[in-house]
Amino acid sequence: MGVVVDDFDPAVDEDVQLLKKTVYREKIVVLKRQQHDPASFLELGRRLGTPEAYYEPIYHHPDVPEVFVSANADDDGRRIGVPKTGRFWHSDYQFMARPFDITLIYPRVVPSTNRGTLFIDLARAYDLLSPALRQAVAATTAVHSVRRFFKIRPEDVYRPIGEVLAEVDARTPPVRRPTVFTHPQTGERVLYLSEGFTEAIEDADGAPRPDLLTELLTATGQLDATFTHPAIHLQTFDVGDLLIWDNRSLVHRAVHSDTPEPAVSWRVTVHEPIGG
Ligand code: 7UC
Ligand code: FE
Repeated sequence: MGVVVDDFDPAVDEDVQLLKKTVYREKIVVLKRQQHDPASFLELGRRLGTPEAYYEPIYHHPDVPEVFVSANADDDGRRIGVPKTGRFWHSDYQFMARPFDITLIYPRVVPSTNRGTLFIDLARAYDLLSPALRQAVAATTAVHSVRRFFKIRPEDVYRPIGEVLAEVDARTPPVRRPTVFTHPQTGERVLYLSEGFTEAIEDADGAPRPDLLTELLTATGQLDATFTHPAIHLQTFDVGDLLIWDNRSLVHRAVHSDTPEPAVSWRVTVHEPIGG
């Protein structure tokens, strides 16, 4: 899975059009030797879709709020972004009414070990389901929420945890959508669930099916604590690489170093036009 592009030029329109097609065909594209500041990185995102700033401002880049910053290091004593984001299987904004279509990641500081992001293709996972599981999942609904991974903000210190959770539930109530959907760009059937954000699967009568959720997460490789399941792809990167992926057919999981080495990456997430 994935393709590496050596000579992408963001100033060339044909390159950008080809890039968009390639993202949906190959699912992951790595652009080598990219040079961007936050504004030009956002501009590249704008040419692939409509960027949306993350709903929680603590992640925003101070100059360009649409740029989401994952950083474990302080910048001259100033805290920018949030450490250790996305260290669980998920799809970006899966817990929102409109998940992002495309994610762009531009690593700025890469540690010497544990570099990369893990991916699983959920269209492939659907194809590989046994006929029995495919039938079992057909009329079900998946319930997604950020509840387990909402990050405590600096201003939440000393707040009662119940109050914080009630606020999370009110602002980002659980989202229900069919467990399997047809990808609007590729036409593939996708088993859209993740270990991090999918709280439940419900059958046609609304009854929870925890057994089925566990079975599906196991089948797709998302419960493999060794990360050796054949469906798991490790995408490595260096500074200068810019990663772009199809966020509606892949789940991903950040790899974070347990060493104190600094790690910083910028992210832009975009929507396709509604109905597109
Ligand atoms: O801090 C994080 O891991 C962010 C996560 C809860 N959401 C990323 C997203 O875009 O869905
Ligand atoms: Fe993510």
